[in-house]
Amino acid sequence: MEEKQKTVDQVMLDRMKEIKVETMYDRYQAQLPQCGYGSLALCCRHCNYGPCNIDPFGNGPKKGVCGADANTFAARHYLRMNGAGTACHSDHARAAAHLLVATARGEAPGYRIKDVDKLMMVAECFGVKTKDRKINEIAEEVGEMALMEFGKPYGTLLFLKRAPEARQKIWEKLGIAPRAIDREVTESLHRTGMGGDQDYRNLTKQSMRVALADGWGGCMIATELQDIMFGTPKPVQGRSNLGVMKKDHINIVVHGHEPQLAEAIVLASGDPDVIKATHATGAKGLVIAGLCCTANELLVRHGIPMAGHMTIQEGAIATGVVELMVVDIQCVMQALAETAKHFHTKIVTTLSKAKIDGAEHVEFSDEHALEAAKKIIMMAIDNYKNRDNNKVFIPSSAEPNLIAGFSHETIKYMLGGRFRASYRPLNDNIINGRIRGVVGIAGCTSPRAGACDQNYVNLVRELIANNILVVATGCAAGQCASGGLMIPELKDECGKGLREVCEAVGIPPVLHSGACVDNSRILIACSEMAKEGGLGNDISDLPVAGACLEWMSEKAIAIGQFFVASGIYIVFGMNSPVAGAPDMQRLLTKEMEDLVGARWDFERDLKKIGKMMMDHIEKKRDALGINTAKERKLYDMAERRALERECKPVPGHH
Ligand code: NFS
Ligand code: SF4
Repeated sequence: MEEKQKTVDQVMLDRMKEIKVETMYDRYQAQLPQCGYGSLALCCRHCNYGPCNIDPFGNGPKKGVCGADANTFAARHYLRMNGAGTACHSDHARAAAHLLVATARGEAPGYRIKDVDKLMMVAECFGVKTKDRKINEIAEEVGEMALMEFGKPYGTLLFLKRAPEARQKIWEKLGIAPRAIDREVTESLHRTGMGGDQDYRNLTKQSMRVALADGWGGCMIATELQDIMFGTPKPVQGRSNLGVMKKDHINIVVHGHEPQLAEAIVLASGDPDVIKATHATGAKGLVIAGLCCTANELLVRHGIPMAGHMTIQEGAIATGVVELMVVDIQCVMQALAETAKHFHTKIVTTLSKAKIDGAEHVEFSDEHALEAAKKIIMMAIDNYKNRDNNKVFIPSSAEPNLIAGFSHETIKYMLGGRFRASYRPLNDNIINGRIRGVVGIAGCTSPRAGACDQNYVNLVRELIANNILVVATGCAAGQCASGGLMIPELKDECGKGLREVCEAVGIPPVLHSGACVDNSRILIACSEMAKEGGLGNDISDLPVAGACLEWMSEKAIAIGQFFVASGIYIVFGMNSPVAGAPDMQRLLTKEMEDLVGARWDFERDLKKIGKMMMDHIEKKRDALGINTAKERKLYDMAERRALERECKPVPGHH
């Protein structure tokens, strides 16, 4: 019975304990108790007068050597997190822009322009002329314009104008409309140095600006340019969890974030030499499986199987069947090199900006991507003979037939039909109350949240039962995919209204929209809902909310902050990143609403978060006047009788 109720990940962790392979859960335990100053953001080491600490109980120092107080400590720390998160997504976006230019110039063999419609949309947005021009010329200029977004000396980001006008005005008024992406990141580092900006409110305005440079800059550039090159996601079948690996196949896991690596590996896996070499080993074939956001990118675009999300990356190796794990950057734990030593698995890094001691390195470039990809696959094939069959342990079969691939364009088509693609039907169903609202779940999984608790899965079940449509990205989406949620049959767990809509439109109630950068899709979906009409005129009017239950990465903070600064109420599970500074905490969780029409909440009890978001959604519905009195009122007996009289069929009319 035990085995059956355990999740696949839990079965694997138990196995790893048994065979004495260390995991992040062990290392997390070894770290406990974690530093109280650090946990509360009351530690500063921005200069060598420090490290300085502030005593949260007021018994010790209240200021650092320079006089900085708790709010400054926390606000600077918070701004550095936002800056770093923005840097991650945006440096990834820059790589996509370089690749687009190289592809357009014919200098990146293997890559091509796949979605011309999207290219035209972005060209229009960037003011690039399209009439009487070759696709490649347009693509080259779009790529170059995208590169300029990182360092242009004047003006604000071009994609900002995709937001509702009311939202743009708020950003302008507050002075938080982001300029060039690199400029916002650099300024964030500058202002948080010793003796720089020391007003927590002013620092936090920059947190909003740099985070907006992430959402409407880095993330959006990454999403749109990747769609141009690799295709805009459409509904696609896939499978997910460690069971996607096959015993009698050669297994390659692609881990990290930038899809250009994964796309090249997938392409090269079809090379005749590769196929020949695979068969020569006696293996039945080659499995390519994704991990973390690379997995999300591959799943939503091609239906390529997903091995899992963040917290099971070591577990993937412990299946004993992974010949090779190839990684690029972000969320790739150094521990993998150590885990691999217990098995025959090779770890291969590919970017000069991200190497791991103990891993092999095959440098990856736009110009020689296919060659590098082929070389890496051949390394895997060659390593198959070293597999030790005694160590093979694949905990289950994969979750079958999940449906992923819901870009905002797809959602629009599905709702409105190919020729009338529109958010009107969604807005109407929200207004008539069949759907109460929409929640986005995004971000990481964490050992802090308990070993393998299905927190996102549980949250989604609660939300859909209450007629809330869910959109998922990142590892939150990964957990839902592996947890068996992204299947059409899930509509049976929905409330009546949501179920009707899902059946009519043919969508599951949880829409997998991609990787973390693809949160930009949610920004656009919300903008279009606001512009469609009937639900106010700004994103902050919409009955929507977002949550990350198990945040880990600085990227998650930047995502949360760009959603809040765009007008969406966001709840993060576990601890606040500024908990030790009460004024700073109040700024994020209360006062921010006066500034941008939305705020943060932080909640340790993950079970409360669904209700918090639903209350918020009902509050927004009330404000919109779409919760009619009739629906909400409890009738007394007299009214009930009066109502019955009114509703009696008129004689003669049947
Ligand atoms: Ni997002 Fe993707 Fe996952 Fe968190 Fe890491 S993989 S970019 S940061 S852990 S969701
Ligand atoms: Fe201490 Fe101020 Fe230096 Fe931070 S910046 S380490 S608070 S002296």
